[in-house]
Amino acid sequence: MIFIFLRCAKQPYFVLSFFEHFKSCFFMKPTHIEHIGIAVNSLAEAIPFYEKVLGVSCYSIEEVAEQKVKTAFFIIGQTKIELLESTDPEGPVGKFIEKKGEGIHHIAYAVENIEESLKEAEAAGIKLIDIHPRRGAEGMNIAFLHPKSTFGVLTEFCEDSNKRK
Ligand code: CMX
Repeated sequence: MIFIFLRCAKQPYFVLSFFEHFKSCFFMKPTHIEHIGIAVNSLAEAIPFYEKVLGVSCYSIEEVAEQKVKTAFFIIGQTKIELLESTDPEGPVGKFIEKKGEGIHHIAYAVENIEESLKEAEAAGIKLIDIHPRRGAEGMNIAFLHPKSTFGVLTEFCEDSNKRK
């Protein structure tokens, strides 16, 4: 067994994939892009583009009072589109639209263990907006990383709370 391992270890591909596997044992990789958050002035005005032009149905509209937004969800493959309409000009999306206008607001990565992912990001020197996860739309556990330490993209970790029960 050791002999086979040592013979394989001479192959560069084996060394690379062994290293990748070793690394992934310690760093929690996101499984997929859970959703892309898009800030819009009005859900009522934006939804028809997704339904009539792209042909995807809105499956949920939900107000997240804590975040001062109303959300509309669409699913395309494994990834969702989350439209965000502000319910308060002083909320995060209200301020974003005031400054930058409508457009991509954040990217959310699905992670298996959000607490661990946050610890790893913090250890890597990333500024966290949320030190601990909180409840977001669709009952997900969510936490944000500050766009100033993620190259200008507001980044969200998202853990399906049902998966860990
Ligand atoms: N993407 C990229 N950059 C952003 C941003 C975004 N979405 N929002 C703000 N910024 C930038 C600002 O333009 C500003 O840049 P400059 O200093 O170059 O002008 C910088 O970040 C800091 O902005 P700020 O005025 O100091 O801080 P804000 O009060 O605007 O807050 C942020 C910014 C990201 C900390 C805040 O919006 C936040 O905590 N967001 C997390 C929560 C959230 O976004 N909730 C809504 C979605 C909820 C959901 O998905 O359900």
